[in-house]
Amino acid sequence: MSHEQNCILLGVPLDSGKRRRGCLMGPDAYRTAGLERALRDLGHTVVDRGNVAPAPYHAQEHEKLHALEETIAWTESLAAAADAAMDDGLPIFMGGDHALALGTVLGAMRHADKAERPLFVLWLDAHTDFHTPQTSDTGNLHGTPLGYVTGREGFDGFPEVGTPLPHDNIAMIGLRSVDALERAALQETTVTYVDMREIDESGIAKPLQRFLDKVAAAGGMLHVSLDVDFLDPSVAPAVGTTVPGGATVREGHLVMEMLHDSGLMTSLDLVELNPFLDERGRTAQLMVDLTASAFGRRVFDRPTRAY
Ligand code: 4U7
Ligand code: MN
Ligand code: MN
Ligand code: MN
Repeated sequence: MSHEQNCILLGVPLDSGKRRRGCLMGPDAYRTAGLERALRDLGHTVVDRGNVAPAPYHAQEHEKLHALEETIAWTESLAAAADAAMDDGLPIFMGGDHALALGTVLGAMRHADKAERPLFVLWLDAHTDFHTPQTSDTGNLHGTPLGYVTGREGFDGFPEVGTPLPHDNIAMIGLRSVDALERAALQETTVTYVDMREIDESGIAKPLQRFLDKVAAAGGMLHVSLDVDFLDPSVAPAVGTTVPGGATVREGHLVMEMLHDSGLMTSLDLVELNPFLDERGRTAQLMVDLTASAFGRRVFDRPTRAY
């Protein structure tokens, strides 16, 4: 087994990033699908630290924004949990919707800052999640984490970001649903964004490898955020925001296998799984299998030598 990891499972039953309920059941679906066992079978040490809870909060009604105070409360507790868990190993956040990344990326930023290493973020998603609370049409905060951590304006009441995550340190792969205001803002930045057309034409490996080489050259830490809707809904139906034309099962595995080979990943979000929408657990199982690939599961130990 190449590089054994100290995996720390943290359940995040956060369901406040959007109106449709169900992601709160995500952590238990991952447990039921055998995430801990799959990682242990690959030779890693695994501890399930149970579920994280939000800091205390007082819910208020807002015209547009959904569950603002609750999401801020989760951001505070998750940033602390992520920072602390990274002292002990590689945290895997079993979500929960993508609003959890407001906290997990912030925590990874704090940790990397103290370690004096740059943090990089790989965002595997149909969406760019680059909104601010003001640019969002839906008012759903699961569409905002990358806006927040890059220091966009308008996150009043959220923890201070401090030094924003540099645009150069972000790659988004799998894109096929980008709102006009996100696109306009993003095109002003140096964020690497790879849409499905580029993946169709050139494959998913090249842009990913380019990004991983950049992370390695910088001696960086790498936070990976895997949104279920990165995958095509025909293979991963258990998500509220289905967008047709997503990554195939093999494209998903290839990304995860390359992440394993790189040895660069230092934290991982598994987000947006809504078990209420699943079909006999197949999406939860696929997410577990993809995670296993990221931790070294492979068909053969070495490549074929000759044909
Ligand atoms: B996810 C959306 F309008 N952009 O802001 C929005 F299309 O975490 C979707 O990637 C956000 O699933 C999707 O509500 C958030 C919408
Ligand atoms: Mn830390
Ligand atoms: Mn997302
Ligand atoms: Mn998404």
